[in-house]
Amino acid sequence: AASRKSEYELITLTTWLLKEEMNGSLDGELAVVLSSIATACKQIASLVTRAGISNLTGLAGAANIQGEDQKKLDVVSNEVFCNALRASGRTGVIASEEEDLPVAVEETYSGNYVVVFDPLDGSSNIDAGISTGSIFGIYAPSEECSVGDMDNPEAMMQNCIINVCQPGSSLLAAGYCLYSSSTVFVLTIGSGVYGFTYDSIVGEFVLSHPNMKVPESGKIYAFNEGNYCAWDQGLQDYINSLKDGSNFHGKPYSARYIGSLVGDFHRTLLYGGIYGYPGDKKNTNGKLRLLYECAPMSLIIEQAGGKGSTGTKRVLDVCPEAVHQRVPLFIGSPKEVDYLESFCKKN
Ligand code: AHM
Ligand code: MG
Repeated sequence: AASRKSEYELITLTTWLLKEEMNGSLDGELAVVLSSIATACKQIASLVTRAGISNLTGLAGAANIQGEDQKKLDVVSNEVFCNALRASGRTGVIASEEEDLPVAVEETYSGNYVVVFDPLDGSSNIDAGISTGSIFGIYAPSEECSVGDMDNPEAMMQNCIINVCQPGSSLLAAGYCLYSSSTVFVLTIGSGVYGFTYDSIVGEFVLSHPNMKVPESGKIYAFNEGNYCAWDQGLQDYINSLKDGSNFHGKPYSARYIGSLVGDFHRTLLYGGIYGYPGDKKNTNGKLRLLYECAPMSLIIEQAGGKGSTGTKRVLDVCPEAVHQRVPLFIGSPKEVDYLESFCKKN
């Protein structure tokens, strides 16, 4: 009876991290960073849920470096993330969608991990109660961003940028948290993808989706088709083939688009299909940021058996030249991304 799996057995994110550490697949310092991120996500989940009743809807009154109006919740979520990472004592550099430049953490204890994140993605959905999410990626430091450098702000900033501008293929871990009808934390530490659903009674993320695999193909596409006229011919031909049935399934696809990368991605991971944010005539690299949106999601999809592409290249192979650099993104089931690429390459 001792070996029987108890019906009361609960694998929480905390126990899962400990187990991975004991297996030797996860560094203990990295586990600390991951649990701090999970705590930040719990806090953001409760802020998002209560936004309408605690005066947290609407604009903050400022724009970020990319000229986007910041919502109150963008600013608050960024603060929550930064505080949690600083308090972990294991992060050396942090870079956020909401900060102009990467920041060196002064009071680091050990580990010195480099963490990139979008604290609240899809925040234009917040006031309508629609899904949003947080996205993060973790790198090892490429050069020490040591406290001694603090005297020379210029040198330190360069050092931080070098630390942050690493290709997605160097990511040690990546994940996202979906704030929706349930709060789901999805994580990879480089050996498969694991999903944990928040249990408010236990107060913990509980393993609900072990070893997630994306279906090989799927007839759902998620693109902002309002931009159709600004797309190049190859992409227009591709979209037409999804609609008129002249694709490899021989049937028209279904369209689903939330306008929230985490929500659209999570559905794609579970049901299969493709999510795309292409470049267009005006924005040749599209909208999504390489470091804290495209690269972490691409690591997750690859670990789940899928693909993340710019249309012509594997996203994880793109080496960032700037912190807020954008790239076109096509991500999802491997056969769907291959099919999309066949149109991009023709062009
Ligand atoms: P944000 O980081 O400012 O929230 O923007 C990113 C979001 C993604 O979640 C979503 O996929 C995309 O922007 C939607 O953009 P659009 O409204 O142009 O379709
Ligand atoms: Mg974003």
